[in-house]
Amino acid sequence: MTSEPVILGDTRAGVRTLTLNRPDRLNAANDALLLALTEELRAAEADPAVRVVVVTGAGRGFCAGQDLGDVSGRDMTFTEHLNHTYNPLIRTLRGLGKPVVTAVNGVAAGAGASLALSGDIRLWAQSASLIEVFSNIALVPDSGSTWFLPRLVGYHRAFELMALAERVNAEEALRLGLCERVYPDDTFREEVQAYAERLAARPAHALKLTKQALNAAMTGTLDEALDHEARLQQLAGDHWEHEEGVTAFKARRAPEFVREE
Ligand code: LHQ
Repeated sequence: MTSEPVILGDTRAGVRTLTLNRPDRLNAANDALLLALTEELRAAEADPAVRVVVVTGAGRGFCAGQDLGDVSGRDMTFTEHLNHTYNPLIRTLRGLGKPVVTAVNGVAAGAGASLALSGDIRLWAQSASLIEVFSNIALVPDSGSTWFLPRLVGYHRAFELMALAERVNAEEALRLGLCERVYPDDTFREEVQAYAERLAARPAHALKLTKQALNAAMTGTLDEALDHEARLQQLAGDHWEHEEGVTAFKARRAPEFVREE
């Protein structure tokens, strides 16, 4: 008997969609899922046909965090477990040279909330929600939540969300800046694909450098950011995408950034 893959992959129009596929458990994560997702992200990075990656969940949940019934990882300490599974995943995702969209179709809890927040673009379905659920089981937020959340909502709101483990709905998530867009449930997957295709038509090399600049600027000084921008601007300006953008502007036509290289 063959079991269902824990990650489903599908590429359409330059968009690689990776779907967490343990819907009976709201896509709670076991080691197999975390390692497979990390591998899939690395493969997407290497595949020239992929310009944008979407991470989403099958069924009614996005990801309920660590599968509390799964025994994988129990032979490791918590620290070893995080360093073996969750941390490489979040590092790979944030470091990817292509835009990553987290398409939050349903509840995102615990490490699943961290995953939801980790995308470059976060698109939510109307019925999606986020819970920093860790304190319910007397754990510390992990997988990047302590880094992402205070940068989005400030220290105090982040602490409150973590301490009380209150559920944030889509309307509040939009207000708090936890997502960029909210779409109706019944058209969510089509809207995500359409949005991702818009991103895929943008200049891939310039966006890769933009991600680098923004990620460095999140932890650096203004002086460092100015120096970094100046270095990266040279790389962008020397690329054919820049020439195409300027030529298209002058010719009053849309730029064509998708090209066989
Ligand atoms: C689940 C889970 C789940 C297993 C729902 N596991 N089955 C931790 C430890 C070690 C190292 C690394 O890092 C971490 C990080 C973490 O992520 S800690 C946080 C772990 N996650 C949680 O504590 C969340 C537990 N789940 C919930 O609080 C609720 O299920 C939420 C709020 C996510 C959703 O609530 P509902 O919409 O009411 O759904 P439900 O509770 O009825 O769940 C549906 C099914 O999914 C149910 O199974 P059943 O057989 O009864 O239908 C749940 O048992 C199962 N499920 N989360 N994490």
